[in-house]
Amino acid sequence: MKTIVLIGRTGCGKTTLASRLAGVVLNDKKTAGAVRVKNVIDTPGGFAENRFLGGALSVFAYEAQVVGLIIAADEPFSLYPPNIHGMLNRDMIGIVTKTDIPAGNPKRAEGWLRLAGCKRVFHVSALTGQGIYEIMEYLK
Ligand SMILES: Nc1nc2c(ncn2[C@@H]2O[C@H](COP(=O)(O)OP(=O)(O)OP(=O)(O)O)[C@@H](O)[C@H]2O)c(=O)[nH]1
Ligand SMILES: [Mg+2]
Repeated sequence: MKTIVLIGRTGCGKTTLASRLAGVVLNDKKTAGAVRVKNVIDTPGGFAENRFLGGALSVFAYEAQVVGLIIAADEPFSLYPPNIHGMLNRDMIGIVTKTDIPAGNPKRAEGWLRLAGCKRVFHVSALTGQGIYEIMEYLK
């Protein structure tokens, strides 16, 4: 399996997704530091939200073959500038989380991820299990 690093703002569902992908129940309280479980590197949302901490994400991206940029379906705006894939020399995929939330807008989230440069975008729900298998297949 390829190693994936999960990046996204606080509460977007990184740790919940990491638990599903790795098949290990992780503490779903606020993540305080980057944690590797099997082939998944979970990062704190603060790394993506704070430009002084953002550099840490580059370090963990070096440890992974795939960078997973996450936007939850109910997020009101995107953190990612357009075409950031140019900063990376590895695969970058988009992941829309929380697709089960009725008030969410997964299509809008996908649009923001494509604008950031994600060629493939997966839609997942930790509640229903939608999309988890597809990401695991992609990482094979
Ligand atoms: N409805 C719904 N809730 C979800 C889903 N995934 C995660 N959550 C909930 O969202 C909240 C935050 O999830 P986390 O996985 O801890 O989020 P995180 O991105 O790791 O947050 P930080 O560690 O603080 O950066 C928790 O209450 C989860 O139960 C989902 O697919 N659907
Ligand atoms: Mg977390």
